[in-house]
Amino acid sequence: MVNSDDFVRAVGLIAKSGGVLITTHTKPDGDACGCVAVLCDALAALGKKVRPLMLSPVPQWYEFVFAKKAPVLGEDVTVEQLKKGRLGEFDLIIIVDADSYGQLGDLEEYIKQNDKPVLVIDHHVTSDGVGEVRLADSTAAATGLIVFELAKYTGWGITERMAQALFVAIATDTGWFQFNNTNSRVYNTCAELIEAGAKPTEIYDKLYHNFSYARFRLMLAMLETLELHFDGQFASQHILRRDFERTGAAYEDTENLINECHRIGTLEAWALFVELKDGRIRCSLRSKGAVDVSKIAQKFGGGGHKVAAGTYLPGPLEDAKRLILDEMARRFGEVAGQ
Ligand SMILES: [Mn+2]
Repeated sequence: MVNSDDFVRAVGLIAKSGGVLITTHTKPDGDACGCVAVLCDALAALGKKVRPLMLSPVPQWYEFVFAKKAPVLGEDVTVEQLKKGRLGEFDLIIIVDADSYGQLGDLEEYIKQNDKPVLVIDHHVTSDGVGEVRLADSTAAATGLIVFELAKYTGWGITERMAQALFVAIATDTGWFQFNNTNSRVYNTCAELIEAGAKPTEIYDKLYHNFSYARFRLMLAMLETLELHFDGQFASQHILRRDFERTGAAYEDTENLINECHRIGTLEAWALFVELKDGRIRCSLRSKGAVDVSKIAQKFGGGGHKVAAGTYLPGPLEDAKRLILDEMARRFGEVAGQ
């Protein structure tokens, strides 16, 4: 749990701010989008001038959590324009669901170059100490839980829109209540959110029954590449640049596709390698818990949680796969030796 001194300091920062920039990590997920949307609504209701800023495009299936489309850095506004006040003047920056510069893309430079206070609200284990005030709780299944506790602590009213967005944050970071981070805190909070107007069935349809045909074809292409290793305990799969071209799918369409193979009962860990436009390979890793994949990601400069982590590797694909496979062999060896 977040200690109450940190809540006091966070509320103090918010109270004396007039203009607030609210942002999150690149490749925003449901937790990131939900928390940005909720903080925008809550702080706007307090009379603050609030501006969300996304660091890469929002997947189409999360757009509904925002009251209106949030500007994207590099598409709608550049760092230079941001410095010149294109989005307004800010005296506070809030970063949700991220606490390391490596996750902030081009905003890293902006944050390092100005002296505005930064409030970080996050549940990741890895931290670069980006913010002077941190609401950090690595036991929280989602940053949405911490934002909800902040809302309760400060007495912000939870509107129906905010309840929907927080439900999205928590439901997506728990894999719709399937991951082993799903505990009573998750269910109790979601019960309160339903009381406040969240509609789980409607949200489920918007999130999971909403594939474009291009995205579905991308998933089929990925499934064709599935390979099993270590007696079926580890699965590797990939998506190449030509798969995006062939299917017409976008990079953000890869979200969650990694978990399709989890239906195979023997799996303990699984990986998805995605070839980026610049030739690097984005490697996402998942585990049932016996193998700590954050340690593997950290070894290559990435980060995350024990059961969900990621990193970037140099291409080509075969080299990236070899690095992860070797490391995975070592980890499986350790697990077997325990
Ligand atoms: Mn999260």
